[in-house]
Parts: sequence; structure tokens; C-alpha cells
Amino acid sequence: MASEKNTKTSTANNSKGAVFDAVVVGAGFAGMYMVYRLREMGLNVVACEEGDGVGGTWFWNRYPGARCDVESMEYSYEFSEALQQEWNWTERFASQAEILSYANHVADRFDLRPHIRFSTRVESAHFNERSNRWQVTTSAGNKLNARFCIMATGCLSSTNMPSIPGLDDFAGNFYHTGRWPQEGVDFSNRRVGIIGTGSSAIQSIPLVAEQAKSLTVFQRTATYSIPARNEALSASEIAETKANYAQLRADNKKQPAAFGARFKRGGGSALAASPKAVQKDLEARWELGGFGFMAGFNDFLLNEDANALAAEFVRNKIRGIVSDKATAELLCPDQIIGCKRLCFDTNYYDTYNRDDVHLVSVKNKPIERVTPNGLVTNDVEYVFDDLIFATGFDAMTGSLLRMDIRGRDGERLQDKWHAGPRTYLGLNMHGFPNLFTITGPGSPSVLANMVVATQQHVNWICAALKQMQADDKTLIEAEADAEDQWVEYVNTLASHTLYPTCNSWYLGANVPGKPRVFMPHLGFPAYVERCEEIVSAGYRGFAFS
Ligand code: NA7
Repeated sequence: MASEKNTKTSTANNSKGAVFDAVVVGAGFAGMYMVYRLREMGLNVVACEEGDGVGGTWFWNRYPGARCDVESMEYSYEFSEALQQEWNWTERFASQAEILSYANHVADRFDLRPHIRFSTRVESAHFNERSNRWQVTTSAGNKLNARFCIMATGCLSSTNMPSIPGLDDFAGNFYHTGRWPQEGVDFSNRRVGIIGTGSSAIQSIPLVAEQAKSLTVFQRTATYSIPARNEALSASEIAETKANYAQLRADNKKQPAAFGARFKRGGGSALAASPKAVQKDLEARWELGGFGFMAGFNDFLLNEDANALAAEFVRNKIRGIVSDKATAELLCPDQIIGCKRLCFDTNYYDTYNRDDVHLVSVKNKPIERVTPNGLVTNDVEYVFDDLIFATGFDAMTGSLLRMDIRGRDGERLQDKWHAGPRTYLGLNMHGFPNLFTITGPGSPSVLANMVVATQQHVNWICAALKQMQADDKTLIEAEADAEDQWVEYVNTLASHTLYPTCNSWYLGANVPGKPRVFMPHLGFPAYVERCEEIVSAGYRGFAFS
């Protein structure tokens, strides 16, 4: 596998378009690192990015209060020691703006921009069996031709916009949190309605409430939220982490979700401990904030009775914070805690104590329609100047399925995945040779620290490409049996937990009509071990030709 042309940008063209070794789709954290590594291997690579800048999810999600739920010093690249030593995070949980400026710093520091075509959406990727190459078309009208096609499209990149009748007639402005205007939005003196109470809503509601004339929240499912306890990082904390960065990274990779080695993890069943001990542990973790909240016992997501203890603890906190009893009860979730991703907030529940904030449940009476003045539910019209859709994403598969991807025999990905995504290791698919999905369904992805997960995948792909180079192979493709077994294994892992019990986006259950399949692989360390073992066994389950 020799490089087609080892230059920064290809000028070579044939009738099938500009020629590259690899086309990378997306320039978020995964796409940028993929470009960096492929260039390092001497391959001629181009990335296409829909946005006009790098950063992926952190480019689009500019809503007020947007912040990562993994601690900043852990949610960062480790591939360059110089980078991790020179970059200074300012807060425990980085804001969207800070993460975006980090992404820009990385793009500049490693001179990645010449390889990225911005404002360029990939519309189709078709495998040509005669040439054994991928033909890619873009929204800019370009054709690209490459041996490898690498999807770095992100897991939370395709917005989920509910089809509520009448939206086009709304006289005010409406926004989706996942496609927030770059110039920001001023809600001063505006009557604002927000739909959704997931993480994006929970982060934005307190800030929008402060600015707007009034805010009405439309809640379908109440969500558990834990205080984030975000704070400035001190110089000594930063120095201490940097002095031991390699150790922290290594320890994190042994954690179920590839972060949080510093949480004090307990062990054993919450049911085996005394009620007092469980309360004490949860109380201490509520004070610490963040994902460590459920790390005290190991059966919170395995046993409903254990889970109920943590759930009731949070409900009691809500009852203690929100003064209006009816509002507090509406805010109390009744599902398994942690089944949908836990949220972390700053003043979320307190915000409902404001006179200008109102909560409307649409659990039993959905939003019927949008009118020119606002929206209608339960036969009541609510009047707004602005509407915010904090309605989430067509997660993990949405961005892939919105492209026209076709493998061998013209098989469409939409057809292959009609009953749910099917991959081997979340990395590759039978029938789609030389196409890789970074953090694809079937890999830990969203149930892991995404930056760690993307780096593990990029490194795995590069090693496979090097192996192909050494063995003079042209194609890599998952075998059908290996893929079938993998899909079953990922489902079985989830079935031993409480994760499949709620309508989460992990299951695709938030998008009407989407097949209900648990998409991520549970457990980062076991996954990595499996990937490595498969490589040691001569890439078992992959066919090379
Ligand atoms: P989420 O977590 O999917 O939340 C979306 C919210 O929008 C959730 O409360 C939904 O209720 C609600 N929703 C969606 N459609 C509707 C309609 N038609 N009517 C009323 N309410 C609706 O997305 P986020 O952007 O908040 O967070 C995604 C991830 O980003 C998050 O988990 C973090 O990892 C970061 P539902 O619960 O489906 O009843």
C-alpha cells in the first residue's frame, strides 16, 4: 500500500475525482487525530467537515451553559506529551468555548487545517468493486476517490428535531441546542419556551432563565441531575496532574468508562450495606458532584432495588430544593437512575424557585402543534417570542445513515442497518471493505471518555493499515460471522444490566421509528482487551485480500 501522493493536498484528479489514500469524514476530536496519524504514516489524507471550523460536537453545541461532563484534564488528547503539558484547562469541567479553543489550538499546533475541507458535507460514499476504492461526493460538488473511507462523524452530531406541526408558521425564533448560532442569542426581555429536560436543557435552563423575561420548560420525562460542583482548577492541581499524567491516563484506561480513576470507588452491593451507610456514601458523593455519584456500590445499574436507593436519594434532594411541592413532584423522575445518562447541573432545580420560570408536563399530553404565537398542549396555548428545542440527537447512527453509504453490490447502509446497527468491534462492517467507523455502534464510544475512545480507535485503525502495508494487502473487511457474533455479544452485555429498561438515546428510543437496540459496548477495558486479542490472533474475524 504505497501512498498515492504524499503531499498536503491532492491535485491529482481522474474521472472519479481527486485521488487520496484516505477520506476522513468529520473534523472533530476523532477526525483531527485521524488526519494527524495518517499524515504521520505518509498517507495522503483529506477530511471533509460540515462546519466552518474544527471541533465537531463542540463546534455546534454553543448553547448557554454547554459544558463537558467529564473532567477537563481527562477529556483531552494524550498522544502528544508536549500538548498535554502546554495546555492549561481553567475549570474542573471545561466549557464548550474552552474545549473549542483547545480543538482550534490542536488544529493549528499540528498544522491540520490544510488537510481539512471546511463547509463541506459528505453526501455519499460508494465502494467501487472494480477499483476497490471509495468514491465520495460532497455538498461542494466535489468527487473524492480514496482507498480508505473513515467515518469520524461523532455520536451526537445529528440533531433530533421533533416533527411538531406548525413550526414553519411560528412568528418568533426557534433554535436547536445542537445547532446553536455562532453569534449567540440574546434572550433579554423575551418570553422563552424550552422543550426537553435532558443534559442540554439542564445546562441551559438556569442561564436562559437569568436572562429571559420568562421561561417555560416543557418536560416529557423528568431527569436525574447531580450538582456538577464545577470550580476553577488551581495551579497546584494542574501541576500535580501534569506531573503524573501518564499514570492518570493509564489508570483511567482501567476504569469502566475510561475516566474517573480518581473517584473513590466502593465495592459490593448497596443492598448488603446498611441504609445509613448507603445514605452517607451518596451524601458525600452528592457533595463532590459529577459522575462519581454512582461509584460507591457496584450494583446500582445491575439491580433495581439497589438502584431505587440512589433514585430516592436524588428525589429527596429535589424535594428539598424546590419549594413548590407540585413542581418538585413533577421534577422527580420515576425511572431507573443512570439508565439515561446522568446530568450534572449548576442551579438547575433551584431555578424552579424563580417566579418567572414555569414547568409544564407533556408526559401524558404531548405538544400538539406550534402556532404563530407559541405552542399548544393539553388545549392550552402558551405564548413565546423564542422556542428552544433541547430535544437531543439521533445518536450514534444518525450521521452515518443521513449519508448515502453503499458497500459491495451497491448494498445501502440504510438497508444493512434497517433493524439496528451491525458492526464488528464498532469499527468495520461486512460488505463495506476499507470503511471504518470511529466510535461506531458496538464500541464503548458514548459510554466511555470519548477522547480516549477515539484515540484507541484511531490507533487501532493505523495499526491495521500498517499491517496491510506490511503484508501487501489491499482490503480489510469484517467477516459476516464475526459481525453477527459481535452484535449478539454487545446486546448480551447490555441485557445483564438495567440499561435497556428506559427510553434512552443509547437505545435509539428517543427517535420515533428508530429500531430499539442498545448501541454502545459496555466496559472500556474489556473492549480494548478484546481488540488487542483479536489483533494478536492475526486479526481474527477480518478478511484481508
Ligand atoms: P437528550 O438527553 O436526548 O434529551 C432530549 C430531551 O428532549 C429529553 O428530555 C426528551 O424527552 C425531550 N424530547 C425529545 N423530543 C421531545 C418531544 N417531541 N416532546 C417533548 N420532549 C421531547 O439530549 P441532550 O441534548 O439533552 O443530551 C444529549 C447528550 O449530550 C447527553 O446525554 C450528554 O451526553 C451530552 P424524553 O426523555 O425522550 O421523554
